[in-house]
Amino acid sequence: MEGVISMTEEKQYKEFTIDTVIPFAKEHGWFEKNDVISAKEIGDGNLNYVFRLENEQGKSIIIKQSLPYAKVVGESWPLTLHRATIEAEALKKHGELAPGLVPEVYYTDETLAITVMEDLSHLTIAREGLVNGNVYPKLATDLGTYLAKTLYGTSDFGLHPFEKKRLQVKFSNPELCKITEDLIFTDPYFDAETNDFEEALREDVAHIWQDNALKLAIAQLKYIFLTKGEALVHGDLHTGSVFVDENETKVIDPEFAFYGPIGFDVGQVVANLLFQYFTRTGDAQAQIATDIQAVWSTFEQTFKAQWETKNESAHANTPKFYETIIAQIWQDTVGFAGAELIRRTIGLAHVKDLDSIADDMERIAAKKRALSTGRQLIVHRENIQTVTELLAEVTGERIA
Ligand code: SR1
Ligand code: MG
Repeated sequence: MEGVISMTEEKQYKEFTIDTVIPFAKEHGWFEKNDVISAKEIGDGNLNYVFRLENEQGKSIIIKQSLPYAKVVGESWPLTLHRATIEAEALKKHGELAPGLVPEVYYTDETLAITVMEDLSHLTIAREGLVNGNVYPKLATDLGTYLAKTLYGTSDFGLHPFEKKRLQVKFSNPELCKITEDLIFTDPYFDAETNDFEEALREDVAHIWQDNALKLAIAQLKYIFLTKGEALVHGDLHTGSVFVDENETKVIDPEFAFYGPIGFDVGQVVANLLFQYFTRTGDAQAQIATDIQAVWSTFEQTFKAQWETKNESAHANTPKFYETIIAQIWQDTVGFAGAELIRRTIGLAHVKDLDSIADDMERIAAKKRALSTGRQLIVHRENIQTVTELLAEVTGERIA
């Protein structure tokens, strides 16, 4: 068939379509030749195609393919295909360290920029579920466990220095890091073309562009992001990168993975729960505060337990060493959470939590709150020393 990518031809990159992905899957033996397969492109992210294939017996797989450009913008924004390999290798590494919390990878092909993996369609994207008001009792503790296991396990505490540096080279991801450097740490603080905000926020945004204390603090956070190669971070750990139901949590999409600051991943989780906090009231809001506390306490306890049982550092038992490390991670977490709050409100890629609020006044009020909280977390991160203090800051109870 014309356009089918055959194993016998010399392989070169070609975008899959519904018509070409089915014979490809059969040729690789994931389905029988005579299977009747339904295939659908289900990708709703900013960058890639995601095909779901299912036969009549209910067997299903996901074939994810990176495009040579950013789907959200179009062909004018070229983007490395190597991100597919980064994603697949990060899924495998994180799967070894946090079994059950990431999808299983069946196959990868660097040239075609594809990852074939476990179908998680029985689960819901956490952002969608949370926006719809669903409750996920395991989400917070599973995320805390995932964070602690993947981040400790790829850090200098969890790995021999040779292995850590080997992984640091393997997961060099400059193009995807540059997206983050621009979209999170630079563009929202200047009158950049990529920014995207509602006219009703113009005054708030103008203040941000002139706020020297904020600009200094974000410059410092960007420098931490650029230089602090602590662990193999996921790099884009918002609630759209998490599949969930009442019993299971799976973290997907680590194409932005690289050796970066541990607090970057933790901060993104905290910020994306805060978006939910801003949209809720009463018990539903209190639930999100409890979840934020649970993410951090599970992360901290699991990180500490690993520190005490397997630690490569000769200084592991030096009094106060653990305390200084965890305090730095927390401080970075607070600052990076603030950066995520601001970029998702006025930068290129928004969140449904805020954008889907139908009432104009409520939506603008929630966005203003995200901006002001973001500023506080970024500028005052050194003074917000516990998760309780962070929540007090969010509710306006903290006295600076
Ligand atoms: C051009 S990519 C825009 C955003 O989408 C991804 O999910 C990352 O969050 C990135 O910053
Ligand atoms: Mg993504």
